Amino acid sequence: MGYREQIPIDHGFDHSVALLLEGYQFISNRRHRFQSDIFETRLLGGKKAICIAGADAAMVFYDEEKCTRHQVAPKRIRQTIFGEKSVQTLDKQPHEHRKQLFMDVMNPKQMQQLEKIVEKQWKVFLKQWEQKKTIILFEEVQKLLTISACRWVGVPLKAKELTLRTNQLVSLFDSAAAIGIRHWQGRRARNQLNLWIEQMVEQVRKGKIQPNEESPLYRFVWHRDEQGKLLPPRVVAVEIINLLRPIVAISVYIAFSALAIHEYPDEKGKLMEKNDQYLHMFVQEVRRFYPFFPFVVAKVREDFLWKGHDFRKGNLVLLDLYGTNHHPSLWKKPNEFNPERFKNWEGGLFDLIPQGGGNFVKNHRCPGEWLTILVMKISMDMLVNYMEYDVLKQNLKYSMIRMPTFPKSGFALSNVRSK
Ligand code: HEM
Ligand code: MYR
Repeated sequence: MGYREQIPIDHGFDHSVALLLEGYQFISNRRHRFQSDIFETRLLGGKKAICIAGADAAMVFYDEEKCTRHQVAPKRIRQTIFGEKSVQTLDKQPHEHRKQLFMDVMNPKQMQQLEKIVEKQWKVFLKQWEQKKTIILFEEVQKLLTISACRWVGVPLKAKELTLRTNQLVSLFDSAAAIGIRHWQGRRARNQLNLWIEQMVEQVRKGKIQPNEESPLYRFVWHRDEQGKLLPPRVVAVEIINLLRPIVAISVYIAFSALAIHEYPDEKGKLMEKNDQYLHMFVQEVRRFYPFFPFVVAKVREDFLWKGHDFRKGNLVLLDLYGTNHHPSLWKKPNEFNPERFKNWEGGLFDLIPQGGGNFVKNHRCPGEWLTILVMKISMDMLVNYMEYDVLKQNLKYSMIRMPTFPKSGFALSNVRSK
C-alpha cells in the first residue's frame, strides 16, 4: 500500500457558476490558492471533480485504464460543439476504430490538397479586401475557412449559403460554454447543420451526389463500424461536422497570430525571412501561449491511487490544458511570448497540449493538430509575405473569462493591399 494524502478541497455544493465566471483561470486560481496541482471541487450538479495540471497529470488523464470519456460529456456540450454519438464520446475499441477514420483523412495527399485550397482562398479573399476600406480579419477568415473546409471535405456549398453556414459553424464552438441566447443559438445551429449534412449523406448513398472517392465526405459516408455496418446518416453528419467546425475554429488562432505579430513587432521581420523552422516555432508558441480550449473532462474508470491521492470510480477528472501550457515546471517564463523556446525543443506527448495530449489513435488527442499547424503556417505566410495592411485603433484585449476568447474587436484592418 502506498501512502495516502488528502486532496485539497474547494468546499461548497457546486462550483459550476464559478467556472463560468472565472473561465480559463478557474483551475489555476485554485491551484495557486491551494499551492497544489491537484484539488477537488464539485461541478455539473454537485459531482465530485478532481482538477489536475502538469505533464504527469496529463499522463494519468490519458491512461485509458484509469480514465474514460464514455457518458461524461454533458448534454449542453453534446448538443452544441460535440454532437450526439460523436468520436469524443466513444471509448476503447469503438473509439479507436472511429478515430482511425479521422486519422486516415489526414494523409499527406489530403494535406497537400488542403494546402492548395487554403492558399487559393487567401488569394481570392485578398482581392476582395483590396476593394474594401476596412475588414474584420477574424470574421473574414471564418468565411475563408468555411469555403476551404467544405471544398476539402467534399461538401457542396452555394455562394448564397456562405454567411449562414459560417455563422452556424462558429456558433457550435462559441456556444458550448455560454449561457442564455448564445447557448441556445448554438443548439439551433447544431440541429440545422445536422439536418443539412444528414440529407447530403442520404443523397450520396442514393448516388445523387458523387463526391471524389478520396474526399473525407466519401470516406465517412461509406465507413463501416467494427461490426461491418454503415454508420447511421445522423452519426456521419456529426462526424463530418467534426471536420468542418474545427477547421473554421482555426480562425481564432489566426486572429491571435495576427495579434502576436502586432504586439511583438520583431516577429514580423523574423517571419519575413521565410524560414520554415521559425514559422513552425512561431505557430507552436501561438498555440501554447493563447487560451483556447480550457480543459478536458473524463471520469475515473476504476478506483486508483495516484501520488498518494485517491481517485474513486465515477469521479470527474478535469485536465487543465491552459494551465499545463503555462506550467512553470515545463516552461521557462511561461507568460512571455517567445517562439525561441521551441528551438531544439524535444517535446513530449504531454507538455504542449492545447489540442489534448497522448496518442492520436488510442487517446482523444485532436486528430486535426497537424492540419491546424499547416493552416496556421499558410495563413502567417499570407499575412506577412503577400499582403500589407494598417491596424486600426481598436480594442485588441481578450477576455480570460469568455470561453472561447479572441481579440475583442476581431482585428480590424484598413488599407489592405497585396505586395
Ligand atoms: C479533439 C482542440 C482543431 C477535430 C480535440 C480536443 C481538443 C481539441 C482540446 C480534445 C482532446 C481530448 O479530448 O483529449 C482543438 C483546437 C483546434 C482544433 C484548439 C484549433 C482550431 C481541429 C481540427 C480538426 C479537429 C482542424 C479536424 C479537422 C477534432 C476531433 C476531436 C478533437 C474529431 C475528437 C477526437 C477524439 O475524441 O478522439 N481538439 N482542435 N480539431 N478535435 Fe480538435
Ligand atoms: C473545435 O473542436 O471546434 C475546436 C476548438 C473549439 C474550442 C472551444 C473552447 C470553448 C468551449 C469550452 C467547452 C469545455 C468543454 C470541456
